Amino acid sequence: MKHWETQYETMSLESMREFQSARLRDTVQWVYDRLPFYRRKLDELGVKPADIRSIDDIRRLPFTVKNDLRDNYPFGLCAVPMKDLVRIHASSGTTGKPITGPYTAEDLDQWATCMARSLWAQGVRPDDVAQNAYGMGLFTGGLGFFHGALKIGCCLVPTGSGLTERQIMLMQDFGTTALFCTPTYALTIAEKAEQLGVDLRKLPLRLGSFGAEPWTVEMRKEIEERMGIQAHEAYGLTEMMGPGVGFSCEAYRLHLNEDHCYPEIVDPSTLEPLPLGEKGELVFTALQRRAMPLLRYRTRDITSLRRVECECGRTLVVMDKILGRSDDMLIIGGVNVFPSQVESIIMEFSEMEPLYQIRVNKKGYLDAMKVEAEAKPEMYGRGKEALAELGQRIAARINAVIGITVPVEILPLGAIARSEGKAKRVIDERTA
Ligand code: DLL
Repeated sequence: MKHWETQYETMSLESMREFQSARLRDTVQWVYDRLPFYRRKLDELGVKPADIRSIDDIRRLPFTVKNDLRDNYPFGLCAVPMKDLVRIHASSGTTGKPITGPYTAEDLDQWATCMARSLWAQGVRPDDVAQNAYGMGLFTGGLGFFHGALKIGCCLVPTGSGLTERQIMLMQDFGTTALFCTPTYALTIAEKAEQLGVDLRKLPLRLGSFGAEPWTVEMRKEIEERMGIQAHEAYGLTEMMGPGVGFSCEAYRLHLNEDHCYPEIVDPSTLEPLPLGEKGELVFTALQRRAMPLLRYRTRDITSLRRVECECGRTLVVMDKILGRSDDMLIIGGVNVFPSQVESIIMEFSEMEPLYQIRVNKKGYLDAMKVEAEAKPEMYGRGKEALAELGQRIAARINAVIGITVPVEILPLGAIARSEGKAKRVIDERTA
């Protein structure tokens, strides 16, 4: 069996649009009847559920933003009574109250199916031993992968994140073949294994499903090389269900489960929808959820969509790698910069580890940034001057590619915090 759900994964564009249209009509009616929040918004726009006929009418619907979720915390956007909920996840959020992710039994089953589709596409099979090192708990990563693995019927080892030495020991003892965690935690595991003298490439480990944070193609190759695996990608967000929104296939293309989460790309300043291929803010409408089906939710993730004839046979729309979140975008000397662009450049240098952070502060009225990174352990024996010269070469390359002048400092070995989950790339020292 090549796909988990061939019917949906390989649907013709026309059938998919019909399916999406029917689901959109149903969802709009569902929230209109149950949520004063959406009824008010739709009434204000003069839109009745009956006006929504095809998926193209989505443009008539209001947007939903993170603050709407905060203002309606914890269950103001939940369309079913508490007794119908079987699970509540939450995203940590940087400030204040978390974002809640409630599920009915039906929602949970759909989530499990979306995750099974993803893991199946990436080669997970019933005979795999899968080590799940995503955070277990309110974070959707741990349990999302758990549900997908359970559907497929592989053997799951729910380690959760952290205790890296033990992760490596279990990998050896249990014969782990698949690893689920964030890409930066995968690198932390790879580094620790190297320090312990364990060659991960000689273990049965053969694939990974990594996500929950931006990472570049260069980073993927580095992980593949150091672990001797295929490094696949998972994309998702608590507000839509968690992981399972998008997944990379055998051709490393990230397909979106567009029969569940309908994607649009909009211009973040005008909110006008943008055509395929153009970069903008990713917006999702839940088409099948019951507990919290959000309409036109602005993710703040910056990317573009494509229709591709993919060799995996899936017709599901393809999403380019997430460049970053609009919140993480820095404006340096008038140029928009995302940490992932800096990552790509650092990774061009074979002398460097994929370990870096960006320190932002103010120079007068302007933002200034500094890149701090670590070099490969063997570089530290070559003296201070060699390291300074390496920093200068990276700075020159950043200048040539991104067009900004920023200092690059090579920090001492071990100075950058090792990630066990989502890495913190930007250290903001700006005072308001
Ligand atoms: O990170 C869900 C998830 C868990 C996805 C495990 C994949 C694997 P949140 O904590 O709500 O949910 O964070 C969602 O993380 O809007 C993106 O900014 C970022 N993100 C998630 N996956 C990717 C990815 C989970 N593959 C936010 N590439 C999203 C880039 C990602 N960014």
